[in-house]
Amino acid sequence: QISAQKKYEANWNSIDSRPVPTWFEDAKFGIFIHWGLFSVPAWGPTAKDGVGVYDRYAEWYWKGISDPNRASFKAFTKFHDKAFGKDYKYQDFAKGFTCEMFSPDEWAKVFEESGAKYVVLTSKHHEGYTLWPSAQSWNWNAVDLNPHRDLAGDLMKSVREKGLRMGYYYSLYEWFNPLYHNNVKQYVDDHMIPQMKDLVTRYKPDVLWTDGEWDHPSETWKSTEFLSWLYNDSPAKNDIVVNDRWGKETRAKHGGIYTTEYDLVHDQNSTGMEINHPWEECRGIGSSFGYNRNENLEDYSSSKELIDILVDKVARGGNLLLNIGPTADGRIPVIMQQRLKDIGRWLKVNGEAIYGTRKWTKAPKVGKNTKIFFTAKGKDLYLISTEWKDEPIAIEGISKSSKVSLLGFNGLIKTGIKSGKFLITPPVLSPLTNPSQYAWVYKIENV
Ligand code: FUL
Repeated sequence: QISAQKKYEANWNSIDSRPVPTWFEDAKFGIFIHWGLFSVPAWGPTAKDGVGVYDRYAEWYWKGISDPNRASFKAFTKFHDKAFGKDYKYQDFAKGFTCEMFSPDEWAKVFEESGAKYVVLTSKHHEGYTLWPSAQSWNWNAVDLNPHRDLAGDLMKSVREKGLRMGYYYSLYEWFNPLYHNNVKQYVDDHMIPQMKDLVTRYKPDVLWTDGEWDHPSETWKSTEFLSWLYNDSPAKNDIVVNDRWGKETRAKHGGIYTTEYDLVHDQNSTGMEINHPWEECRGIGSSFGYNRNENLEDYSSSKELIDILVDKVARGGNLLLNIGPTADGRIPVIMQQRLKDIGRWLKVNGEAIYGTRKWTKAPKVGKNTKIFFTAKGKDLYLISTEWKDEPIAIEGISKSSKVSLLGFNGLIKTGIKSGKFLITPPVLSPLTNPSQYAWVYKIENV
């Protein structure tokens, strides 16, 4: 709980002293949604076009067709000219953002069944178009233009009805806003800050996930001033979680949770954060955030791969914010629904080892080829094996005999101590008694 008395000042020392609300670390799994005008062309280069991991983002389409000299962007222009013609402007895509199939209740049901505990929707990506009727968007929004609907507000209602938390992504910078380029101070004062305050006041989000911070230091963005308002005076102050994207110097240093993106860790050479600070990995099910029609099945992670990623992040003390890219007519692609459903089925049996846990501080180091992971909750430990093993599993760091069960399985599990290590003997499973397809969890009680 955040103390009601404490007043936060507009400097990083004070802002960083606010604890991240515990709901976030308990939640572990969230759904990221990238939806906007980029969902209309819905195209980006993929691995087969030979571009790197961070150049496969379909939500970068507008930038891509505007900067044909950048080598990694060439494919965007080539596609655009062929599919829509040289003279077709990005603004014209607004007509195509129809959302006629959008059912926020159906989406919320998909999220609930995935086992996710929170949702983060792009309220405004780098293109500047807002998914809510923002006065600062000068009609460049989903209510004044197609689909003439408050997408951000409508989804928020349905998500909260399901008991999930709702948050928004918000891009500080805007690629093609003239004010941003001519007078960044005025952009921040008259456009960005009032716009963020409107978003927070209107919807009282549980997460404000900023991005696009890298052009300027946090001083230019007035980030600490904004955050002191957010933490002291805003209607979202009790539960709000923010990230570390508040200025070119802030990642993995300042703000709230630290963020990785397709395992990119800023200022660190490892994959996955080993630090003792709440953090979150974001990535798509494919290799783009915005829906990318250019992707094929081989570009998508399997359910098995996604569950392995979730387990790995949680064992390292992180959350997974898994992205989906809905279509311009408002559907969640069926393959994405299928992946989410599989994760949800796994969590139904094994969620006890994920939700509300923390990393086990005494866990043997998690190496690259490890198939065994640990999480901890109170006095109990969870051993998560992402590969079924018939051989006994030996654990260092547990010296007394403890009660062990396999989640979702009723039989007894044989244990013992051998040369100072705790041994678990996997049971013989039949197709009828096997509780999982992807990863198996032993609960080790009262360690
Ligand atoms: C990045 C953005 O540039 C991507 O488009 C995406 O929104 C990702 C989550 O953050 O920095």
